[in-house]
Amino acid sequence: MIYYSRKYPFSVPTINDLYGPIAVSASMIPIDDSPIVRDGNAVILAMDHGLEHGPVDFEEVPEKLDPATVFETATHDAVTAMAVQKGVAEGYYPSYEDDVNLLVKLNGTSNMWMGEPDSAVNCSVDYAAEIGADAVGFTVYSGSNHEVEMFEEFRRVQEQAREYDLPVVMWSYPRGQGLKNDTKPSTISYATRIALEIGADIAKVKYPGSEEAMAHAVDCAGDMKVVMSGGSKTSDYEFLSTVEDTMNAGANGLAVGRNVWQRAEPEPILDALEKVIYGGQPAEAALEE
Ligand code: FBP
Repeated sequence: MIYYSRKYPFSVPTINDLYGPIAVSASMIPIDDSPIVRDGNAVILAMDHGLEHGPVDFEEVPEKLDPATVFETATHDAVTAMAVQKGVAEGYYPSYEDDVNLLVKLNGTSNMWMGEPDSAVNCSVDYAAEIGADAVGFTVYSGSNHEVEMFEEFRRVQEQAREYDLPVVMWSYPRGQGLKNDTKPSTISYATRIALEIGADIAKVKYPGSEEAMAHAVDCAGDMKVVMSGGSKTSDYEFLSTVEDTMNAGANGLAVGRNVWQRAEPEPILDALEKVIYGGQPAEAALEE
C-alpha cells in the first residue's frame, strides 16, 4: 500500500510482513512529488464560489460563470491545481485533463442558511479518484458546534485518500458562535496545528494579519505545508504584498479564487504570483514589466 507523506518516504510493516503474503507492501510518496506541488510550493486556483457564495461573486465578471473560462486560466504555469466541486469537475475537467491538475472539493455549503458552520459531504474519495482527481479538498470548521462530526468526516476522507495516493488539502477554518475573530493570530496558528494533527498534507488558512503571525502559524504546522487563502479581491499590490509576507513567513503558496479570476485579465497577476511564489521576488519587483 502507498501512502502520501508530508516529508519522508517510509515503510510500515504490513500484515504481509507479519503473517505472510496477505497484503501488499507499504511505502510513502513525498508530498513534494505530487503534481499539485511545484518546487515545494502550490498555487491552487479555487472556483467553488457559485456554491459557497452564489452567483453574486460573478456579477463583475459574468463571463466567468462559464467554468471553462476559469479552467483556461488554470492552464497557466503558476497554477498547480484547480479546486472545484464534483459537478464542475464532471462537466469540464475532461477537456482539461492534459493541462490542469484537478483537486476535487469533497464538501461544501451554500450561504443561504443560518446556523453553526457546517459543510455537506457531497463527493466521496472513490468518486473523486474515478473522475481523475490529483488531490482532494475538505473544509473543517473547527470551533463550530459541528466540529465533532466534521473531524470524523475528515478522518474517513483522509484515510481513504491515502488508499488512492491523493494528497489532502484541508480548508482549515475555525469558525462558529464561540469565535469572534476568525483571522486572529492565535486562531490561525491553532488552525494549522489542527490540520497537522488530524493528517492534512496542506492546510489552507486565512492570512492572520502579519508576516510574524503567519510565521508562527507555519511553525505550528510542523512539516505540513501551509497555503494562504486568497480572500476578496484587492489591488494588485495589496494582494501580492500579502503573498510576499506569506512566503517570507515560510509558507508554501496560495489557494486563491477571487483575487485571480475576478480580474478581467488574470494572466498578469498569475505572472506576478509565479515570480513571488516560485522565484522569491518581492511584490513590487514582480509587478514591474
Ligand atoms: P477566495 O480566494 O476567493 O477567498 O477563495 C478561496 C476559498 O476558500 C474558496 O474555495 C471558497 O469558496 C471561499 O474561499 C470560501 O471563503 P469564505 O468561507 O471565507 O467565504
